Amino acid sequence: MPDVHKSAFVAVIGRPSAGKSTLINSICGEKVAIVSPVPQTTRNTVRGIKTGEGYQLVFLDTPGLHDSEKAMNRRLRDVALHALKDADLVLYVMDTTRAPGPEEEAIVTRVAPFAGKTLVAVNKIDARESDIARARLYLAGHMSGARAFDISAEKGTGVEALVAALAETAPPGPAYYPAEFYTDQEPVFRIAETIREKVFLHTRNEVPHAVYVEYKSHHMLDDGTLVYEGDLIVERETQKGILIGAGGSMIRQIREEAEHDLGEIFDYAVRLSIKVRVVPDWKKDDRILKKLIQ
Ligand SMILES: Nc1nc2c(ncn2[C@@H]2O[C@H](COP(=O)(O)OP(=O)(O)OP(=O)(O)O)[C@@H](O)[C@H]2O)c(=O)[nH]1
Ligand SMILES: [Mg+2]
Repeated sequence: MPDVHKSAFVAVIGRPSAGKSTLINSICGEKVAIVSPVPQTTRNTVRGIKTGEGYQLVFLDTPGLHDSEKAMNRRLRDVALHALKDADLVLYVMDTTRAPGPEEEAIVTRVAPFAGKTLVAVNKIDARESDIARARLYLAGHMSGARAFDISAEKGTGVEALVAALAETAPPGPAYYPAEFYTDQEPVFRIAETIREKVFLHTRNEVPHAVYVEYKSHHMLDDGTLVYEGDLIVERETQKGILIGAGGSMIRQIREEAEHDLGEIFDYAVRLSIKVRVVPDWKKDDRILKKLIQ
């Protein structure tokens, strides 16, 4: 056991769909952050906390870095880069199933100035299309100083060794959260995120990116059930139709799956009341983007 307590804020950075949120969930042993195959699932610097003997690591999940000048992408990128700058350590997640193209190049350029505080997770080594040698070669050419770990965030392979290395590299510092905390998110935020995850899992093309959840109210029933009321905001009428589905089938599926998951996250039942509403072009509204993405 180390004599000095160590702690660090660890910014988890990488291209969209690299597996950042999956890795944080795996490390924390709980569903901290939502996950989907759709790039740009994460929109906030959600915190996942891992407390071990003599250390505490606070992971900051970040939106996948993607160079695009659309207002929403710019906001997502600013949030991720802010976390990168402020963190004690950086965990750069690479996806070994995809060839490192211009997107990886742009990320490695942003992370390189922080190479001294960066560890690399070479992820998805379980996948059939995984090419570890290609990722390692790329790292050797672009970030030779950083220690890299082959992992599968999904299967948990190599994750323990990675956490041990992070804990060892962390500077001396206090525990910022009580040991039993694995996240600092408010319940209403986690509810909105869980609803959004179901939208990401069941819709296609531009629809997942056209959605956000607007909190309206919540209250507790006598039997301990939490009732949450919110609006699922979309940009256009056609998207509203898709989200409602034939005879309300889509919104029902989203609601039921979210209620199921939330029942596992919390020690009380959650009942959702969700209406779909159009706010034209909300993605171009800086005020909404600032409130939503932080
Ligand atoms: N085979 C395999 N799939 C993985 C692994 N880690 C993540 N995935 C999958 O990759 C997809 C993206 O995972 P996320 O954790 O949402 O990725 P992310 O980096 O947080 O993505 P954004 O939030 O969009 O930037 C999901 O379908 C995951 O199930 C892994 O170790 N192996
Ligand atoms: Mg994510």
